[in-house]
Amino acid sequence: MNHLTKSVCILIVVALTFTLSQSEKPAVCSVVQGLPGLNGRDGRDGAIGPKGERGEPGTPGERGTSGPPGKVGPKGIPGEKGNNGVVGPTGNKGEKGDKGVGLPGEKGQKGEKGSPDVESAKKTFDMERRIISLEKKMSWVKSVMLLFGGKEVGNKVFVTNGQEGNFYDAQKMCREAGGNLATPRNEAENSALRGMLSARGSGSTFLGISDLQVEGTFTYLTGEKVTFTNWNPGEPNNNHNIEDCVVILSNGKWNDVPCNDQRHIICELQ
Ligand SMILES: [Ca+2]
Ligand SMILES: [Ca+2]
Repeated sequence: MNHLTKSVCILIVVALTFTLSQSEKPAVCSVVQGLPGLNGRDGRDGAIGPKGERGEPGTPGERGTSGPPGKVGPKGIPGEKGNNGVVGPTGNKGEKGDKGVGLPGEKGQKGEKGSPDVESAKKTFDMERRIISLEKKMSWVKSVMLLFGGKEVGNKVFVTNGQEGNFYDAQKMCREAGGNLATPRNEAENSALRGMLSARGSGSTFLGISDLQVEGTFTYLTGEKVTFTNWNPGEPNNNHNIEDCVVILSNGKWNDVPCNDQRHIICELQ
């Protein structure tokens, strides 16, 4: 008899005993062989086993692609003011403006004594430097002229290129050279011209003097009446009534001659 059968029988006996005690009649418990019971339920899960050992770290995965750009951050705090920049180059001079029209203002108060104008001082310095440069060049040019037969007297230099021409040719050539026809205004200048002609042996040169405007009245090319003369005896004689220009001879004396004569050309520079 299996365990379940025994339990059922015990329950039956207990029930009968209770019944008999109520009826006071004897009870009989007969044991009947039953059919085999059904299979019991599966047992409960076992207890959780011990924690296993930690495995080896896996290999790192490949680097993913870059994500989209983030949102623009908030505006930063303004930085400190920077130092002044280097002064830029001077701009081009602007065009001259139209002349304005306005009423004269009241006379202002007398100002205080000003400090030297730096810009003005710079211009003056530049000008002085240019003047010094020009003086050096002039000195060099003068040296060359004197080397080639020129004569310096006072603030003048008499020069010649050895060419000949009439009064008008000579006047044009000297002006183109930045000077004038030789015009002695004192004995020293007259002597210098005489020395140049003597060095050539003979000849004469036109002076910047004529009576082309008024016969008998000799003037400089500027129109001023002559203040110094050194006429040869008997001159000026306006020979044949055609002598309106003046030459200086190799002896230093002057003679009036036709303006179309061909003479040496000597110019003066100053
Ligand atoms: Ca004359
Ligand atoms: Ca004459």
